[in-house]
Amino acid sequence: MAARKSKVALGFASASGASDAPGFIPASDASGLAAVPTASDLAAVPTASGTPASTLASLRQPIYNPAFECASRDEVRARQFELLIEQVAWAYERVPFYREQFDAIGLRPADIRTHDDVRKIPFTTKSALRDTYPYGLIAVPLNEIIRLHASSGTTGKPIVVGYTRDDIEQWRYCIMSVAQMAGVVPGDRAQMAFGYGMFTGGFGLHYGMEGLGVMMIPASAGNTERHIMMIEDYGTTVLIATPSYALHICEVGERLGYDWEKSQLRVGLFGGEPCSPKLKAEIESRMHIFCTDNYGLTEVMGPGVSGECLSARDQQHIVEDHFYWEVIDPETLEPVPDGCPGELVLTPLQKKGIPLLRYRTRDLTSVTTEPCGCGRTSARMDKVRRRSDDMLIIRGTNVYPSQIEDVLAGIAGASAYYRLEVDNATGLDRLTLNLEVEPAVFTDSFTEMDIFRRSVADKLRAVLQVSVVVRLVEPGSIERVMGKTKHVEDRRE
Ligand code: DLL
Repeated sequence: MAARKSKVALGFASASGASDAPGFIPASDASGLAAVPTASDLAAVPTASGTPASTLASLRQPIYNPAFECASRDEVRARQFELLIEQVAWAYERVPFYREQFDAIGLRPADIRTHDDVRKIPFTTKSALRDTYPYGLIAVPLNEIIRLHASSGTTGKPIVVGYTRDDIEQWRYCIMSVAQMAGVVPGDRAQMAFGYGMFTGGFGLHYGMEGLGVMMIPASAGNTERHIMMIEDYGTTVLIATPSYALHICEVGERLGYDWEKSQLRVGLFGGEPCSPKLKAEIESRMHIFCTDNYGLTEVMGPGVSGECLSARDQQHIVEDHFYWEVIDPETLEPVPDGCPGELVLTPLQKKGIPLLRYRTRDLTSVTTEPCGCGRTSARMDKVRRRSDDMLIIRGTNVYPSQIEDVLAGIAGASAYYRLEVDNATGLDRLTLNLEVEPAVFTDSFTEMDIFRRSVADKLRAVLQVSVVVRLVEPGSIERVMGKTKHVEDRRE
């Protein structure tokens, strides 16, 4: 039975009347869905994994911009197309990189007349941003850029993006939309555990949440014990973090004897890295919160591209008035049918500072346009668990870290913490898994540990078709990070 928290109701009445944010659907709305929940309804949502979808779906969520988020698919596609046409012209007229690309293939913005024509536009890849570092793709005079963010590339120069005043406003809108998908409502108290810096997570989410009328607690990354104190003292209801850092906060709290069930935390607004079902289940059952995922990337904006609603768990609604999405086969570059897996390609529709066209995210997902129980009609993408560029080729076999996570999820006693090492010191590729075991199964008995180790290795081999050297490590020994967890170290020469 899922655990229920009994939490103090937040200081606002019902979502239907308490906010002047556009788009709260009145409870009397006759669309056949249940009434908009009050704060105490939301507080009573069972939070542990395994919550029946019907329970969640019965709660009507406030929707930030129902005129668009609940429009018919035809209306959505038509509006997207209008915006796309403007964006193509903007990029062509303002950015030499795009003008040259179009001219080289004899393409004019006016040639894009239908959704199918969009495929004529060349893709943009990360190298376009790298090659024009730092300002080469900026489409406005530099004095109209009021903010810079950057993503820390593992090698070389970072990717730098600039935002106009209007881009920042649009970003706020996107965050407000995804926050409401996650059941965040005005009057919530949200604690930021992303750093405030060049990374888009901190500032991006901060301003959007403030725009929604949420009390922002800008704790920033790090100082985990202080986070726990603030959650308790300030009555934090929403935690914003990477899921791996959230689990770390949870563990530190447990070590300090903190009773998470008594906290007022209700929602985890997590993102920035893949969240495996196991990680999500751990956090939900141990922190007694409702984990939601939101997705985004620096190049196209930052967080705010898509967010998880309370109905379609493990899928995220794309903010479609801001992002034109396509899913392509990363090998053939042809579109895949609706609902089939492929690489997500995004075109920001309103961002004027850097108007990227058909940006190849490298993130693998699938997108469906089936109606959702939350009332939104916007397309939903599956959780991103893999990137086309994080595939490891081990002795000719393709291996994704997410496959390993899925195997570990089915092994009682295997924790969510692991690290993969790849080397070829002996001439052949060798994949080593350092796996932290749960305290409950960690013992001094060599024999017992070895039996467990071998069973993990056998299960991995059966699924991956490559042998994996498994090393069991003590609970707590794999480094905890405050930002994104790096699971793989590839030391091959
Ligand atoms: O991580 C933006 C962000 C910040 C999103 C905070 C959500 C919350 P980058 O640092 O540029 O931007 O990294 C983008 O991270 O292409 C994905 O591979 C991965 N990623 C981001 N969010 C998710 C997610 C931010 N929810 C890259 N699930 C993306 C899986 C994610 N992967």
